[in-house]
Amino acid sequence: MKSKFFLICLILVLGKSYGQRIIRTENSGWTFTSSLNAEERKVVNLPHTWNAEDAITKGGDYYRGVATYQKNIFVGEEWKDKRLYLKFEGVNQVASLFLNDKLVGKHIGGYTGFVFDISDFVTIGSNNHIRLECDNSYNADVPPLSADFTFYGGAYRDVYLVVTNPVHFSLEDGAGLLIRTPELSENNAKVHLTSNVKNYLPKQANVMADLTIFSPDNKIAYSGSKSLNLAGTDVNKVDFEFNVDNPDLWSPESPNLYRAELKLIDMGTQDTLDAVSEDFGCRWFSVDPEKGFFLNGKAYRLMGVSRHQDYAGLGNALPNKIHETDLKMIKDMGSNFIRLAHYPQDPAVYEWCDKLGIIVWSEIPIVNQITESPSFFENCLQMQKENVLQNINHPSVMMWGYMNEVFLRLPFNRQTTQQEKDKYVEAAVELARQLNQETKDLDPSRLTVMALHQSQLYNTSGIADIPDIIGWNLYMGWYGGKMEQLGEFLDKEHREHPKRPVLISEYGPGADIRIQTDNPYAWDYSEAYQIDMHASYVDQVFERPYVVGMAAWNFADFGSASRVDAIPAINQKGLLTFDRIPKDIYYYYQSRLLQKPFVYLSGEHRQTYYCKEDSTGMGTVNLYLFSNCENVHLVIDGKDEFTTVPENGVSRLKLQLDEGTHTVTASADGESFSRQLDVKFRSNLLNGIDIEPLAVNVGSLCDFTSDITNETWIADQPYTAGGWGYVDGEVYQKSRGRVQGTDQDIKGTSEDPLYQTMREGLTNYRFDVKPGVYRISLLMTDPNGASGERLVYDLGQNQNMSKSSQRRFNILVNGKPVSNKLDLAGTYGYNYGVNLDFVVETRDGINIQFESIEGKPVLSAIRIKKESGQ
Ligand code: GCB
Repeated sequence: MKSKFFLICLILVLGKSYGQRIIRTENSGWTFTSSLNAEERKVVNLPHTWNAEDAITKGGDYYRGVATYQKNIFVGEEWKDKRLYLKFEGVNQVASLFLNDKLVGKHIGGYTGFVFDISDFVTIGSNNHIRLECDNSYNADVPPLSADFTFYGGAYRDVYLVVTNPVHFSLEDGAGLLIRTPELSENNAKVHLTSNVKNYLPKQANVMADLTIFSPDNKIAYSGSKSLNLAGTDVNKVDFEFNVDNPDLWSPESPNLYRAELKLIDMGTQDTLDAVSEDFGCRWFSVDPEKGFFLNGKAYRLMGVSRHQDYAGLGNALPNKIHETDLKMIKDMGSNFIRLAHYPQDPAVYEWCDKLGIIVWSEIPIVNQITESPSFFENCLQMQKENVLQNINHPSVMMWGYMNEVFLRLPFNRQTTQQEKDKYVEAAVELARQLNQETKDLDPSRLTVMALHQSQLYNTSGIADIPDIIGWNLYMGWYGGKMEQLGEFLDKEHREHPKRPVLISEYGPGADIRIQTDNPYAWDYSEAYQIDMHASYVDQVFERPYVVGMAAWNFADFGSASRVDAIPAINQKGLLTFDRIPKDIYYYYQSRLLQKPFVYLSGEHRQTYYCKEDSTGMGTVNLYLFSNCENVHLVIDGKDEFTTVPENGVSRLKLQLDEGTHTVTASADGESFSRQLDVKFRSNLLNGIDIEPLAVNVGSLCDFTSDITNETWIADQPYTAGGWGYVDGEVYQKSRGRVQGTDQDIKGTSEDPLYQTMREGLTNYRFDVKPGVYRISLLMTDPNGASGERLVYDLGQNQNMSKSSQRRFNILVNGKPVSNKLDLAGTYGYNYGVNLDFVVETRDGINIQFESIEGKPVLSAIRIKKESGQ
């Protein structure tokens, strides 16, 4: 009896405190259809995008159009007096919501959340049909218009149903509770909190607003109440202002969070009608063009990454756990800063930045260009309003951004008059002005920021003078120029615009973990070049105290459907791969940014070092040692020992090793790291090719290890007697200065880099092998033409075929023809990865001859394997 009484009391207590708002995900079981494939209906769970696959397989032709999500929700009698809302965290990019076939509302913009009140559309005691129509087509009035990332369509973030009492805190105004800290010092925080309270009852409601503030260690820091007489069917503001003594400040080292819990209590019944809670933090910050960034009065160099929101295989439809893991990796890298490029991201991202202590730049996606229409302006302003109001309580957010490289794609042609050009530039400047003003009006406490590419138009137009901070996206050493020129550029800008605080909002080259080299060059996609360029940039920034900070481009590889890097449709400038495998460069940052002792040896993705044997019978293995310790002790195979002093976090080791397996151990300050590696001499590779074939990445200085076969195709070399290599021809480069070879998606393979680099115009490739039977594999592609227009089985396209035959050649092995009049483009189409195997017998080496009939022969890779013989 006693226990029953206790249970009833408990239910009453819980009912009073927690029985108000129902918030439940509405992610499961949506029926999905799209106009791409009208017959196909499938049931999907959210988060969902329809472009996870085709944005990779179809490149720039991924489906951009309309698609529909539908489901039924039952609304029972118990909700007849309630208010019902559907809350969408993000739908790309125009969303129209229908309930029981009536339009509830439309939201424009793919990267901010929205809430629709469906109360007046539902039928009580019945199933209600929800239809969400999404459209990710190009829309001249909606940014982004053009950008280097995929515009995945879909309801790609969580969706919630929220059920409230008729008297409740408003859901439609961004964060719901607006918390500001207008005055702050170490001794005191003045906190201002407001919310809108809605009364949907036809009569006046007398309620009490109860506020409790919990400190980071969960003690009550403040509590207060206000009684409100809410007029019927009206909205009232409730606000509190109070002080917190000696606040626990928020910072990257101590991300202290306060929690505000606000309740509405019915004065008559004492029932809790609604309750909301928000985290907030106490911190102040400023920026100075000479001295950089200050947080709580202490100088910080902002060091971190930019981040896109997608992931291999999932597109942009990520479970929150992946956002969390990403942010934790960003923190573990030593970052104190993130640029959420190029758009507001999932609420989970901001929450984790708050919890982990990562300073945020949050921006709206005006990228590359604008439209000079009033609706474009309106949509931009609305997006920024949503960006600010939805994320305003997060102490991690300190910068609001609103444009990225807005003059990159000037929509001018030969017919455009000077007047039209000026008008366009002026419109962009005017938009920036309006956005800056709107941002400041909404939130005077944050800094405004804009990212620019390396063009003087930003200075001459005056646009760069509008925001509080300028971010430069700089790619010297990649898209042009040399990496060492970074400092020069920054100094010049600083001299000419001394009042402008500047940070580097993007920098970095593409890198692929399959590609390794000791001779790094721009566009080779090697991990070594990525290390060299990042290290050079960081060193140059660290020499300049006025530089506010830097955000590496990008945290991880990301989808960019129209781009071709070493993996088509992916921008590979990530410090991690698309599926979050860290590249070596990630550890460089740990060595540079972490405070605790750190030691790491490069080569996670390079097990074997193919070296030249020197006169002493040794080969040189190049390793990067990353460490923040003063002296690092190295031991090779447990015996050879020496000490190295890393400079700026790096020692470039050149280890003299003999053939075989070695273990290198680096230790310092109680930390230790071991790497096992194999050394093989290139001169010995022809021995034993019955067991391990010799595979060569022709026309390249890089080793390429296939992630499918794990086979390594080693860097090419010139032929010398008794050895192997190319005899003549030259390295094919589509653009001068880019050792990528061709920048085309190679059809029929995922090993694009093997085919993208090649020798052209060669006549002989030799291997001085012993007598025997050999299997020779030749990998080739015709790199001419715009893209791989024709595919191998495209038999209807004969007209193109004859036009395309710009190179035809015979292939002979030791004088014996194995392929006559080979016409790669004519037979397979341009940029098709062709693999031809021949089995030949030889008594006197192998000489593969290329005889031109028309144009220059090409060879991308070659593998030889002994099938039988001595
Ligand atoms: C940029 C853009 C960014 C691109 C990046 C690149 O400047 O702002 O969106 O992805 O360059 O990789 O080219």
